[in-house]
Amino acid sequence: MTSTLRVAIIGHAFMGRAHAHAWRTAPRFFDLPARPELAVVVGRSAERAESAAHELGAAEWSDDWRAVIARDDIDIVDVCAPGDVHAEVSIAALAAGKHVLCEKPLARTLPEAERMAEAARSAPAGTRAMCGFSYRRTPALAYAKRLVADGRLGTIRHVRAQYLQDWLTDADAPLTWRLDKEIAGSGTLGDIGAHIIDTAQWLLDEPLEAVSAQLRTFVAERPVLSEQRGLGGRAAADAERGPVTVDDAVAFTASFASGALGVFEATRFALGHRNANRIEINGDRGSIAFDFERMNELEFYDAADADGEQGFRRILVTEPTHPYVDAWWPAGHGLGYEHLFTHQVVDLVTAIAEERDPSPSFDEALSVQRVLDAVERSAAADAVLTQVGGGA
Ligand code: 4PW
Repeated sequence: MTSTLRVAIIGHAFMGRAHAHAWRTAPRFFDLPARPELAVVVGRSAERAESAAHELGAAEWSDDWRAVIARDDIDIVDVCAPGDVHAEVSIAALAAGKHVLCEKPLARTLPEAERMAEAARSAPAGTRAMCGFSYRRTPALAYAKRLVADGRLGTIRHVRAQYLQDWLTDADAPLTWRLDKEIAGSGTLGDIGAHIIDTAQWLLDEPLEAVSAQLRTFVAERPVLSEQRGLGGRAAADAERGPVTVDDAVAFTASFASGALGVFEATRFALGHRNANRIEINGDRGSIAFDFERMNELEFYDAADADGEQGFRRILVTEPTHPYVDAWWPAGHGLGYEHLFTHQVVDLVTAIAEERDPSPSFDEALSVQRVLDAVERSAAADAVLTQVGGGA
């Protein structure tokens, strides 16, 4: 008989909703070795957690995560709350022998991430920990991973990765928790820069070795938030302004041990780009290019194509042979953002049932955190910037 894995979700805003949908959908579309069941929604206020539980399809709710973690009938703790609770909840849950899925970036700082990775290593035998770098589960990127692993790109020379959003372009967009260093750890760097770092390291199957970075905060003060909505929210017309304590944008060059050269950029000020999570990789046998705003497509250039027929081809990654796609719709019908989280649940539940560590493990997430830390250190050391001479 298939065993059941009962899940407690900590947090019920944007990510909590995406994860709740995934926990409920995965067993309906995929043939899983164990059946996840969304059991409890946990929030800071019991009243809001109750209404979230009704809306998201959980039978129970709570405002006490410690009590939920102590329960024998909870198998997985899914940490979807902001960064300031990741470490405390994950470490306690792992010590209690619960499997943990924790949203990205793993932690606010490198020492915090190190403690979390250590907690995962020293958890009771068979306890699994995974970090929610969900974009890995985009079928087009998972297919790109296959192409790289099969050597279709040959020796990799360049990685060009960008994550472009524009929801902070308006200087009057309100202060949300994502702009508070105490809660988020860093700004654009950790929130979306972490995704492209993870994608690049995962696709190449090697960590970044060195970086040279710049960080910018374009708008130093913003109106205090009155109501959070999605990424942003609303502020009263006469709202006071408070300090933005994180970066708005980051740009860095990087090198991989193999000698590949990386250029990374992440911003929330790229007007016109709502969620352009992009990567291009050039090898000596082929190239791939991907943009999440066209998430069902992958561009592939194969240098083995006949003379006169060479060029990037657009692969519609919706065939049953493509990763994850077989469980969904007929070819050509396409998937969306929420499917990444469903695939994440599929991969985690499968790893737990097969008694192996899921990927990205906390150790893999720690390697992303090391890059975030190096980027911050590099940006703080002005020496990395060589002044351009000359001028009138
Ligand atoms: O993880 C990322 C977020 O924190 C997301 O995928 C997009 O950018 C949407 O919200 C932020």
